Amino acid sequence: MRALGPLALALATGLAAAGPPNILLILADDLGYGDLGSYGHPSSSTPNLDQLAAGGLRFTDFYVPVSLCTPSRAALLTGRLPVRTGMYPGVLEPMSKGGLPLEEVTLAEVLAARGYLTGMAGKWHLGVGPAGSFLPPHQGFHRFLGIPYSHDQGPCQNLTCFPPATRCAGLCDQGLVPVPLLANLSVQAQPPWLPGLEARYVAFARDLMTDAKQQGRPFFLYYASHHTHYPQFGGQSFAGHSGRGPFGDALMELDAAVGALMVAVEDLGLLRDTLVIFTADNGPETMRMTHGGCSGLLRCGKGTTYEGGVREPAVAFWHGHITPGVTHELASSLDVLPTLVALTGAPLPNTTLDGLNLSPLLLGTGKSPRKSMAFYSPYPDEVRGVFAVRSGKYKAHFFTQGSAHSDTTADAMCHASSMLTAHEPPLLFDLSVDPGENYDLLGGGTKVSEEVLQALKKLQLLKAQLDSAVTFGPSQIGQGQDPTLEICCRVGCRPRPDCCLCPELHT
Ligand code: CSN
Ligand code: MG
Repeated sequence: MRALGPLALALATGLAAAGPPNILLILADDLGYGDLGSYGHPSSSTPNLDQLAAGGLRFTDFYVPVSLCTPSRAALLTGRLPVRTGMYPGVLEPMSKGGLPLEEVTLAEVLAARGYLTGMAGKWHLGVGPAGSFLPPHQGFHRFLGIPYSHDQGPCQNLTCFPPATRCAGLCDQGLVPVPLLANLSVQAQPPWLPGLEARYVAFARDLMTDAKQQGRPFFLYYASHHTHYPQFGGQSFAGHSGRGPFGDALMELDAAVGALMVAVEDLGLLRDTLVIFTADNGPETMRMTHGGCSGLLRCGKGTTYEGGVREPAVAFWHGHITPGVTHELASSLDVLPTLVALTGAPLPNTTLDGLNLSPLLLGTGKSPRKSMAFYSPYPDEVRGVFAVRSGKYKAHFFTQGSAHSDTTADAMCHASSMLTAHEPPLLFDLSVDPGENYDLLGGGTKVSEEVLQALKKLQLLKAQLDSAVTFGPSQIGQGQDPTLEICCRVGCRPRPDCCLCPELHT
């Protein structure tokens, strides 16, 4: 099949007249495959996300390559496997020296080059660095309002509950500076009061859209909510209101933010000119029990290469351009950059991309070009290489390892106590009949068919090809830590980290 070039595509979809679409990329944190009403959760309150799903293309087989925040976000913004960009092992810390290398080309950089006004609200987690050199303003975002990492990567007592003076539970990470809220490179509050955060992000988003329209430019908004990462929080209208406890309240606030963003788009008359993409960075953190998410019928969650870690809810909504429906085609967060490059005519980065152009699937002119998907451990190494590979309906696990993030599930294979194990032959599952990865096709008991043997060979070949083709970039997260890199609202104060406190007044 011949791929349409950006110009042909623009003509075919009527973009030549209208100009490239606005892009609203919404990312949830630690949200599982089973958490949204539209993905089957019985007690979540997600009417706005469900409406987006009903009016857009809802993916059933959308994957992230690594089920942890920093690597997953790097993949989304670069279209490249996190092992290539050095986004391993684990996640960046507030004192980390490293970050997403500045020579990596981000979605914001390619869209800015295409004339977009670019902005980001929310959680970054791709590095701070000396003088904030890895922060969003240095990675293509004209505007930034957000926290540079997870909101549990600092002390969180009394930050999460409503009303403001209430003493609330939760400690999070002690011995670090309180989490800073940054406006571009300067500290707005340290820490910000979390139940007021989502409303600030929505206001920032509204301003960005309004200003872009006024300037006659398209906007790219990366809206990376802290919801539904632990510890859960929500504003006055949400805390205690969802019917699904604190997790449901946080999710309900995220859902309301999505609704408010869509109202803003409509109010500006931009509904037909705005492509909205919603997904999440990794599966649920089940170690939080009822305060964590739910992977539904999938196995395990965050930190693992089982389906519950890497398969995510995903919706692409574009009024008048994307036909509402459900797709079972394979897709990945890696594909977002190449797809948006194709849809907008932005310049393709001059580097090896792991993502593919899904625009034919979105526009209903073809199938997904993605036929396979590789999954890496958050703690990868070049000797073991890819942990699991999916091709078509089959998935092989060459290595498995549990994760503390996936503790407390009924299945002990998910837990931290489940050690790194090599599987030769691999565990092999047919996801079309066994999405929960319960029945190993090579596990004995049933005769192995010729089709299954062919699938096994193919998956083994894919792994070998990937492992020889994918060169690991130097680890950025492994570069160590330096306490002086922690952001502090009171420059030069002592004793750190406790003096770095510029809380907000609640009147
Ligand atoms: S994550 O969650 O940033 O969403 O992946 O907040 O793996 O050590 C993960 N970790 C703090 C976290 C630490 C987080 C880790
Ligand atoms: Mg996360």
